[in-house]
Amino acid sequence: MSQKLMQSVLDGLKGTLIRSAVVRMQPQEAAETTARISQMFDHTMAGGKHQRSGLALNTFVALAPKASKTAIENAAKVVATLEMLQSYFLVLDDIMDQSQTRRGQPCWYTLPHVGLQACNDAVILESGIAKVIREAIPQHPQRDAILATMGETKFKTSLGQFLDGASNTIDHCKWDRYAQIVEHKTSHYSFYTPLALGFHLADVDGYKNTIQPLAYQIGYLFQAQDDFLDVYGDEKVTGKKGTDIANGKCTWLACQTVEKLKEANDGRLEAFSANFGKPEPEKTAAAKKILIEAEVDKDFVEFVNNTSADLHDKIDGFGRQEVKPVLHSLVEALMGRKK
Ligand code: DMA
Ligand code: MG
Ligand code: MG
Ligand code: MG
Repeated sequence: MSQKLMQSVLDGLKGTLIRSAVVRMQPQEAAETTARISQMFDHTMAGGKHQRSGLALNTFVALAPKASKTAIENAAKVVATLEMLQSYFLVLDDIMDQSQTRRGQPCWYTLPHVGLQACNDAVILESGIAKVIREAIPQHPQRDAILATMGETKFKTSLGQFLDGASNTIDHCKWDRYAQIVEHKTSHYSFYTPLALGFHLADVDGYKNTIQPLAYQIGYLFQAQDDFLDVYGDEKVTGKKGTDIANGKCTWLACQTVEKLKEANDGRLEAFSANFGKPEPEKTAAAKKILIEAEVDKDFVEFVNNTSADLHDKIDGFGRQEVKPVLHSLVEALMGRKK
């Protein structure tokens, strides 16, 4: 589905949410509410890659090639809720990470008229998800399974965000912990849920155990790239300024740096530790310098190449023939990712 088409579906959802919000309001409050939801929708959903909704819809279409135009339109509304879910998480993530920019604009909470009201705006977005799904597919045999999948996804991701937030020193930079954080905070909602929605929408059952390990490995690659871009990315392209070193986050780069410096045992680990996860810009710069000089970017390239080769092999062995091209092109699209 094109960006333009997804944008028009999202505009439709915005309308649905607003209409439902103002049902019992007087004109003045209805106008205020409409303006707020509209502004919030436009600000927080604009400029996304629509990667999650695209994956879900491509999976659905691959599994149900004979789906009617109406069925595809309704499926598009359901998968578009993944973008609402994504914006909901990002609005809160930016507050917790104290980020300043997202998708090339100021984070929603940094706007003077928003501030911590952003927390409630996130709740509005989140509450719209089930509403949209119920309205789009009232009779679908998997409607309740889809609603349950979305609920479980919120739970799992929030646990990942907890673990991520609870990791702020180099003692937390260990591969086992990293893998748990990534599975919970990123892989599940970004890859497992879109694939699961595609299967549910096509009313195809019994693939959870095959999809999950694959989705989680793709998610691991994806988050490792996100971590890489936090330090090495071009802000003008990523649209966001890195915060991981200052926040002492358990990231792919931090785990690799700690592992390497531990092995070297030459005092650099102690220097890294003294500067990592500290708010002072000069400490962040010092930690970044040590990380860069450890040349973890070279290890990263090797990791990405090995992972993508392994993933393509695993996808070749995937049980549903018609989904393979979707998965191959998903991994392909992640290669050389700049944002
Ligand atoms: C992203 O983690 C996870 C969620 C659930 C939004 P992150 O803070 O690394 O994301 P970003 O780099 O986009 O702020
Ligand atoms: Mg963040
Ligand atoms: Mg975060
Ligand atoms: Mg990040």
